[in-house]
Amino acid sequence: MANTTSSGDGDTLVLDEPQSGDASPNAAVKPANESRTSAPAAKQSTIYIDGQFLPESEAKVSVFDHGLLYGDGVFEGIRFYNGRVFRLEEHHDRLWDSARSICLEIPMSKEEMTEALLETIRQNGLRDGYIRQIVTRGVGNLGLNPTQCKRPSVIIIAATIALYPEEVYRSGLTIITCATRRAGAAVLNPAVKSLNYLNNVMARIEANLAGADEALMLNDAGNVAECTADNVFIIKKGQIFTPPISAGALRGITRAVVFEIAAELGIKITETDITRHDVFVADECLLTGTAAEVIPVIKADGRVIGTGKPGPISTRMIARFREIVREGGTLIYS
Ligand code: PXG
Repeated sequence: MANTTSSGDGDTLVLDEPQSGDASPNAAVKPANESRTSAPAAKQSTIYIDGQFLPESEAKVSVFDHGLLYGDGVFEGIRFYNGRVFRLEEHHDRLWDSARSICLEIPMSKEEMTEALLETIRQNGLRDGYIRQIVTRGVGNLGLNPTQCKRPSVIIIAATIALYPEEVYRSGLTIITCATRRAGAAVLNPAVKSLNYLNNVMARIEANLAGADEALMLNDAGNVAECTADNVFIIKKGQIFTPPISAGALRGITRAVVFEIAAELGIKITETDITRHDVFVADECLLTGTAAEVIPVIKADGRVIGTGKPGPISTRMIARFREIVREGGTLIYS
């Protein structure tokens, strides 16, 4: 979903530039690595790695780390707004669940991880941004057996985040259905947020090749699972529908916020199997994710959704989401 590039303020997570649609040509989205090549003297960000805070040029993992060799590890992407980390406990619960599922013991407590994460943000002097938290299996040998890996590595990267241009939240995204299916639970359980994201990356490549902003991923049964890094919602006759976790949707933290907002607004929300047809004939469609937040979709596989403009429920959902992210959260600077 995102590239990182170094800027004068440290690393900036750059959301993919919308490929189509009405995105502003002045989008605040820079090509990846633009300033990494053009501004070598730019201030480096400080990265947490295994108990140390290091400048990014020194923050390195071994080529024998199984996170690199096999995608063996877990991660979370977390946002912070206005000096507060959004839904940190939920992200940590999911990180610990992912780790437990793959028999990876995170070598610190949730309290210690929280302190390391907050300190990483402080060391980078940020109030608004994005955290990438990674736990790798650690250094092993060239065999895939993880018993060789004695110590998992913990990495925390803090970055500023360049949103999709505001215009896109008003004009909406264009998506395609990709041929790459979301791996089923019997292959690679999509509930595990592992470092093995090739399934999603292949889908993302299909979106890029098709000139679309995102790819809709179906499960083995041909029902909608999710997009490459976002959950999917459709709205029909005033009600909201989203695929259940069993369809291959990640138990998204932003997804849960949409459920809360729907309850608050008195809008019925149902987890149910959704087909491409349901998306085509929906009145409105939304994607949710930590990086993209809550963003409308206005076209799927060439079919205009609803009026072709973000509808009233999407607009209310986005507005309320923006209030909620600033309301609570774990204080970074007390
Ligand atoms: N589905 C998948 C497969 C994801 O990886 C979501 C849905 C949305 O979940 P949250 O909890 O963020 O509402 C994700 C999110 C990024 C990025 O752009 C985010 C994710 C994966 C890869 C990149 O930071 N995860």
